[in-house]
Amino acid sequence: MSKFKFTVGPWNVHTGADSYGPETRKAIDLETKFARFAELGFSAVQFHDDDAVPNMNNLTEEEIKAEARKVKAMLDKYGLAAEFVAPRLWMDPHTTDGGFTSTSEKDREFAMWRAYRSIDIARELGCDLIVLWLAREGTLCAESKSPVTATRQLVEAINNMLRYDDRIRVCIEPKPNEPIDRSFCGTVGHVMGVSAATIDPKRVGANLESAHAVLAGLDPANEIGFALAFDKLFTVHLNDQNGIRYDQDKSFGVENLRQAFNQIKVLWENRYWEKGYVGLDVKAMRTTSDEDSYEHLKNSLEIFKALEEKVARYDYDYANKLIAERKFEQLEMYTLNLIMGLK
Ligand code: XUL
Ligand code: MN
Repeated sequence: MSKFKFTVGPWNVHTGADSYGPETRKAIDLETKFARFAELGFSAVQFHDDDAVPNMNNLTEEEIKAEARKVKAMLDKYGLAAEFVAPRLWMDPHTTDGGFTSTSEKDREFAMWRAYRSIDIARELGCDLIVLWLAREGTLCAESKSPVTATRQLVEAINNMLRYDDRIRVCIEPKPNEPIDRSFCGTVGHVMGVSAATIDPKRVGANLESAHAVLAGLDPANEIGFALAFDKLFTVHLNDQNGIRYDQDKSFGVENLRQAFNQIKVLWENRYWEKGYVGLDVKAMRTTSDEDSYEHLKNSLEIFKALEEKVARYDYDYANKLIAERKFEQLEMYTLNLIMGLK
């Protein structure tokens, strides 16, 4: 039995289309996904604003809330909660050059409109968390924006969200690049700086994604630990990534088991299960068939739980003795033996 509760987004079961080729699997409707998520043992669902309310640009504020209430009823039917809502600012023609940091005032206003509507949707879904993946908040042409102005614009956008609703919490999911060339807020360290500059730092934290940390050349477990040290880890997106290349969203643990083990170890040591959900932001391979559309989710859960069982058995007395004697060769071998199933 895992101590943690798991969550997933509808985008994690997808058609396999990428920048270089079309769909390889049939689209699956939201309710079918909810039913399978519940069956697989997930407790909650993560949403983009338009996952919950498609076509929202063309609806009134009241119509958006009414659509969100229908999704809430569907979640209730399967015993699922909603974890967060994230404004999807990167797909829209209004936000080609970013939202909160766009050089166009009209686009910045549109981004705030989507952020406020995301808060409305979150309220209807019964959750208090907004995630900002700042996909295009950066530059394609380095000279096109001032990093000073843009960083202040980002802080002000978050302040506006905090003022709009005094219970909502906002968390930034940092990523150093892709689809943008240079991001303004690329790591958990940046997120802590932005959080501290807002009007209510307690309500502004981080969503650490393993793959994004690897893309920044950083260790995901250390990034998780850094946010935990400030009580600012609001959620996580666990997955895996083969080095510094395009964002892969591989199943958790499939590239680097030791790194995966250490992410669970730091979450475990800090009783993260009392603070937040374990989100799995994983994607199926393009070659995966329709009938295997959920296999990567099953695999990620299975790997997480198997490694959690090893973390639970970690012999801290023995490890601490080795640490005191500075016998790190032995400590490393003990850990690896445990991961390899030899202990
Ligand atoms: C992008 C990414 C997104 C966010 C949600 O790299 O991870 O899926 O997690 O918008
Ligand atoms: Mn993510």
